[in-house]
Amino acid sequence: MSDKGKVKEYAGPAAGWGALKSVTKSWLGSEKPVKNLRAMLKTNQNSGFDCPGCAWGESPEKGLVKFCENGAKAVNWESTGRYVGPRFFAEHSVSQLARQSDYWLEYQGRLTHPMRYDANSDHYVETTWDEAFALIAKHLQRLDSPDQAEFYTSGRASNEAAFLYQLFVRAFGTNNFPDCSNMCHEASGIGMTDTIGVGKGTVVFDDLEKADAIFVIGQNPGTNHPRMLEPLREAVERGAQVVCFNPLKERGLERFQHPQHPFEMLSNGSEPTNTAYFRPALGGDMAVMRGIAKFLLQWEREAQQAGQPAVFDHQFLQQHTVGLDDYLAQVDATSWDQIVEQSGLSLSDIQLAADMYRRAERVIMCWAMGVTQHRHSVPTVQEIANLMLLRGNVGKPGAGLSPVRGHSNVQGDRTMGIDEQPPAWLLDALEQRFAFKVPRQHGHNTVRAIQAMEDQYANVFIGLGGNFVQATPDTPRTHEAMRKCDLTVHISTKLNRSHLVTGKEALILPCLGRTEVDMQAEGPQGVTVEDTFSMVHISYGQLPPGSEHLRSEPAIIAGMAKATLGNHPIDWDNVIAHYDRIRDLIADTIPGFADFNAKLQQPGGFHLGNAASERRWNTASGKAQFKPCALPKQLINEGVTARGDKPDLILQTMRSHDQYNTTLYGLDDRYRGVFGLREVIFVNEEEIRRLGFAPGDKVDLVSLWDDGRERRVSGFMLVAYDIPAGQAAAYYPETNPLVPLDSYGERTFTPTSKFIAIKLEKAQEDNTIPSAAL
Ligand SMILES: Nc1nc2c(c(=O)[nH]1)N[C@H]1C(S)=C(S)[C@@H](COP(=O)(O)OP(=O)(O)OC[C@H]3O[C@@H](n4cnc5c(=O)[nH]c(N)nc54)[C@H](O)[C@@H]3O)O[C@H]1N2
Ligand SMILES: Nc1nc2c(c(=O)[nH]1)N[C@H]1C(S)=C(S)[C@@H](COP(=O)(O)OP(=O)(O)OC[C@H]3O[C@@H](n4cnc5c(=O)[nH]c(N)nc54)[C@H](O)[C@@H]3O)O[C@H]1N2
Ligand SMILES: [Mo]
Repeated sequence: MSDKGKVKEYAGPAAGWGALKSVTKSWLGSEKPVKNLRAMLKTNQNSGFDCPGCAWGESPEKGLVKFCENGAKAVNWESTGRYVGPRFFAEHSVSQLARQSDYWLEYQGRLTHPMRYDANSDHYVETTWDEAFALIAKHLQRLDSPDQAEFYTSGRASNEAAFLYQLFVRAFGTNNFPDCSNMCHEASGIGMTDTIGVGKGTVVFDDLEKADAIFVIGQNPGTNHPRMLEPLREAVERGAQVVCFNPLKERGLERFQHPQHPFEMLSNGSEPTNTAYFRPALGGDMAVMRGIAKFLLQWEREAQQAGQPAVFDHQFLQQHTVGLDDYLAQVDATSWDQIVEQSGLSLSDIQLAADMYRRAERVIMCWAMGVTQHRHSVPTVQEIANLMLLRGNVGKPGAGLSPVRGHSNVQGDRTMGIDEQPPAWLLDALEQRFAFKVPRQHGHNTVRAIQAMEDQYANVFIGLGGNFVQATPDTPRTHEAMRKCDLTVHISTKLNRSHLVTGKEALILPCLGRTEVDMQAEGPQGVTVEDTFSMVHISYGQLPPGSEHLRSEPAIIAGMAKATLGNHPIDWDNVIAHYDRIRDLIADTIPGFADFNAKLQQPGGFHLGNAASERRWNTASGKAQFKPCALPKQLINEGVTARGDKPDLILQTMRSHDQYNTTLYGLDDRYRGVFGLREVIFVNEEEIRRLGFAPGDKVDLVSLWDDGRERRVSGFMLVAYDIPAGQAAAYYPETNPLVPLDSYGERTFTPTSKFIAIKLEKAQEDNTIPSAAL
C-alpha cells in the first residue's frame, strides 16, 4: 500500500511483466488461487467457458492459453472465496452499506441467497425463490399498462438468457428494453445500418492478419481489449501501419507486448516506425475523417488530370454504392478551416493520416467509446463508413469496419432481440412462432426509462445484470428516480450500489456466473455468446457454484415468467431442463441460427455471417449508401451555451486499468501512473496553471448545463498529464453525476460521456466519502 495516492510515470511496456504481476496479485487476492488457475486454463477453450471479460474474439486455430490480464481479473473476481449472505445483511443496514464505496461493496464477495428489502428495518432479509417470483408477479400484474415496467439488460447475459428474457417481456406486453448498449455502441449500430445495411462489424479475426493498415479510433485496447494488442503488434511487425487517434497518450497503444512472448518482454517495447499517433480534439473525429476524405478527393482529381492511377475504387463505387455525388459535394462544401478547427489536428497531420490511408490496399477501422459517446456519434460513424467506401474497404479480406464491443455478449443480446426498437421481422417471427400478440410500439431506452421512473410513470424496474444506477448519467437524479419505483429487482452476482438504491420494495436475485457449473434437471448446461466478430460459441462453467441457492439466469427468468404469465407462451420449466430447447426456439425465430444446436458442435463455434462483408447490402437501395452530413456547427451543446458562462475544460469520462465498468478491481491505473486513488482529473500542466491552480491541488468539478440543477463532484486531485489544451479526463462512474440526463447523442440517446463542459472550482471539501457513494 506504499503506493497509495501516488502519481508517477509508467516506464514499462503495455501488457508485459507489469500485467503478469498485476494478474498474480488479483489471483492470490481471490483466496482461491489453485481452483482459479484451473478455471483460467479453461477460458475460451473448446470445452471451457467464454471469458467474461470483454467481447474480443479469437482465431479458432490459434494458441492454447487465451486469457489476458482482463480475463484473469474477471475470473478471479467472480470466483472469490468471500460471500455475502443473510448474516452479512443482518449485520449491515442498507443505509450503512450505502455509505461504503463501490469498491468496498463488490469486494465483499458473491451474493448467496435471494434477499428481500424490508423497509421497516432497513435491512435485506432472506426470502425464498418462490416468494420472490410471487412478489414480482404481483407488482407486474397490477400495473395499468405493461409499459410501466422497465427491463434492463447488461451485456454479460448469455444468448439463452437474453432470448428468454425478451420472450417473457414481450409476452408480458412491452418493448421497454433499456440496455447497456444504449450507453455504448448504439451509434455504431444505427450509423452502420444506414450505410452498409448491417449494424455489426464486417471483419473477422483473420482480417486483422491481412490488413495493410489498422486505424484505432477512440479506443484504449491496452486496458479494455488487451487481447487486441497481439494482432496490432503482429501488424506492426509485418510492416502494416497502425494509426491511432486518441487525445490521450495511452501506453497500451504506444507500446504493445504479450505475456505469451517472454523474449519480447525483456526488451522494453519495440520502436516501430510504421505507426502514427494523432491527438484530436474531443469529438473531433468526424472532422478528421472528413479531412482525410477531402485530401483523397483532391488527390483523385489530381490523378485524373495527370492520367495517373485512380485514388478511389471506381469499380466498387459504381457497382456497390449510391449517393457518391452528394457526398463529394458535401466534402467540397466543408472548409479546411472548419476541419482544422474542429478536429484539433493540423493540416499536415491530417495529410499524413490521409496518406497512410491511401497507401494501404486493405484497411480496417476499429473504434469504441471515444467515437460513440458524443452528440454527433452517428454522423461520425457514418463518416468513417463513407471514407472506407471511397476505396472499397468494405467486404474484402483484410479490410472492414470494426466497432469493438464492450461486454462479452452485448452483441449477442441485441441479436436475440434485446432491443427497444425491434425490427418488424423480429416481431413477425415471434408472432408466427408463439401464440401471442407482440407489442409493436417502441419501448424505452435507458434515458427514457430513467425519465419514466422520474415521472412516476414506470413503477417496476428489473435488471438482468449490470449496475444501472452507477452506469447511467446524472447520478443523484437517477437515484431519485429509482427510489420512486414500487419494486426494484436485480439479478446479480455481486453486491453493488443498485441494490442499495431501492424502490419501496426490492429484491436481490443471486445468479450463477459464467465460470460456474450450471446443473439443470437433464444435466449440466452450456450457454452461448457472440463475440465482436459475430462468432457464436458455447461456454460451459467449470467451477462449483458459489452457493447452493444460486440459480442460472435462464432459470430466474423462467421463474419470473411462470409466476407472471403461467405456462404462456411456452412451458418454462421444460426449456430450463435442457437449454437445447431454448436454442431450438432461437433457431426458429432468429436469422442465422438454423440448426443452432448442431452448428455448436464445430470446435470454436460458427460465424453468423454478415451480408456487408459479402458485399450484399440490406439497405433500401440495395447498395451501400453514402451519408453526406455537414459537420456540426459547434461541438458545444446549446444546453451549455444557454447558460452564458464559458467552460474551463471539456471532460471525457473513461476507464482506469483496474476497473470493469462500475466494478473496481483496485484503485490503480498502472499505465497512466496513478496509484491508490480514483478522484483525479487529468489536465495539461500549462492549463492547470492558466486556470490558477497547481498540480496536486484539490478541485470541485462543476458541470455546465442550463436546467437550474447543480452538478458537482468534490475534492478531485489535479494530475498534470500529456493531454491537449482545453481537455480533461477523469474516471467513470465517479464523474457520472456531471453528465446531464438530457445531454445525449442524436438518434442514439447515448449519454455524451466523452464531452462534458465543466468549470473547476477550489475544492469546497475534501471528499472523504467517495463521490460514487452519493
Ligand atoms: N479492463 C476493462 N475492459 C473493458 C471494460 C472495462 O471497464 N475495463 N469495459 C468494456 C466495455 S463495456 C466497453 S464499451 C469497452 C470500452 O473500451 P474503450 O472505448 O477503450 O473505453 P474508454 O475507457 O471509455 O476509452 C475511451 C478511449 O477513447 C479516448 N477518447 C475519448 N474521447 C475521444 C474522442 O472524442 N476522440 C478520440 N479519438 N478518442 C477519444 C480516450 O482517451 C480513451 O483512450 O471496454 C470493454 N472492456
Ligand atoms: N460516464 C460514463 N458512463 C458510462 C460509460 C462511460 O464511458 N462513461 N460507459 C457506458 C458503457 S460502454 C456501458 S457498457 C455501461 C455498463 O453498464 P452495466 O453493464 O450496467 O454495468 P457493469 O458495471 O458492467 O455491471 C456490473 C455488475 O454486473 C453484475 N454481474 C457481473 N457478472 C454478472 C453475471 O454473469 N450475471 C449477472 N446477472 N450479473 C453480473 C455484478 O453484480 C456487477 O456489479 O456503462 C456506461 N456508462
Ligand atoms: Mo460498453
